[in-house]
Amino acid sequence: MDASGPTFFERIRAGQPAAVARAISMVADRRDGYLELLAELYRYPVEGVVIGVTGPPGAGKSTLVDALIAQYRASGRRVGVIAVDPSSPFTGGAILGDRIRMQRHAADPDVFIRSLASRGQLGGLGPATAEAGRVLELAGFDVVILETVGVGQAEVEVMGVADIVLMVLVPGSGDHVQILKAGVMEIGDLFVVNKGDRDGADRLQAEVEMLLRLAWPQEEPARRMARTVATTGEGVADLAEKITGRLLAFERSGARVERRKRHVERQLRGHLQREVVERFHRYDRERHAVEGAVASLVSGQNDPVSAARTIVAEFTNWLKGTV
Ligand SMILES: Nc1nc2c(ncn2[C@@H]2O[C@H](COP(=O)(O)OP(=O)(O)OP(=O)(O)O)[C@@H](O)[C@H]2O)c(=O)[nH]1
Ligand SMILES: [Mg+2]
Repeated sequence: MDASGPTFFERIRAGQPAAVARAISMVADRRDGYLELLAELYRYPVEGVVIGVTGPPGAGKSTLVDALIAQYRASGRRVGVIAVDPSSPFTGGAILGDRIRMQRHAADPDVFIRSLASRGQLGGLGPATAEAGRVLELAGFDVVILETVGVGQAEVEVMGVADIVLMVLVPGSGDHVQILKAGVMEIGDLFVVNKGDRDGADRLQAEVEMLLRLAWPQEEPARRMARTVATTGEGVADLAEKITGRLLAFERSGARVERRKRHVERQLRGHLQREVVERFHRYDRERHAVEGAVASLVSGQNDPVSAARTIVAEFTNWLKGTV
């Protein structure tokens, strides 16, 4: 790297696409140097808004995100998108679909779209999602959209990452009320009845309205729901307005700060866990504590519970000597 030129971090801050892409890959793949990068990323204040978009497979999330990008671009905002594919990293099917749906923005330098395969548990977002979003915020994207398919843990976890969560629902996906009962009401800040041009959209809308009235009797259900036809863009301006309205309400009530607090706590806990585990592995490599205990377990001289306690006690002493 040219020593007189801008640093990698400065190029990320300037929103240079190659630097942003590399930073996201570093974070997503846990490549060498990612911890140093993260440490730097989190030292700067950001002003972006992170919108989570979740819902069942094929609900039209990517099409809706594409329409939202157009909406935000029209008002001059820069938009970054992370689409998380919860399926196996080997299929790549959904990733391709997401890219294609948002293709018309591919040449716009003020739009950045990236797909990430989720790792670990089924549907789990993993810490990399939040961190990739942070990279985008820091790179000057005013709006960061995270698309996650609502299966497994992902739809719950998106709450731990986003400032606002859009729950996309579609008519004809079985028993609507049943879907909504399964904890979904707690996840969505805004319910989007998409495919509003389809048969059954009126009924779904009425059902969602009824459920919202039950959950928040004091409030007008329209504040918490929108109806869209993502393919034509119908209703998307109204949705964008409602997003702004909800965010403003969160700001006023203090909910926005509370949420950001929860997000950073979640990140902190994740890194704490990683630090502790890493240190233990270093200790174990040096002292072979586990290997040593196994011998005493096999011969019946010790039990795993006591052995674990002894190892932790010795590990703690080792830590005291090293920190
Ligand atoms: N009729 C109609 N079709 C729609 C609408 N929105 C999306 N679609 C279609 O629904 C299909 C799935 O759309 P996607 O945007 O890929 O859905 P998705 O939720 O991102 O799908 P996954 O990421 O695979 O879960 C596509 O064929 C879209 O053209 C809509 O409002 N009306
Ligand atoms: Mg999609």
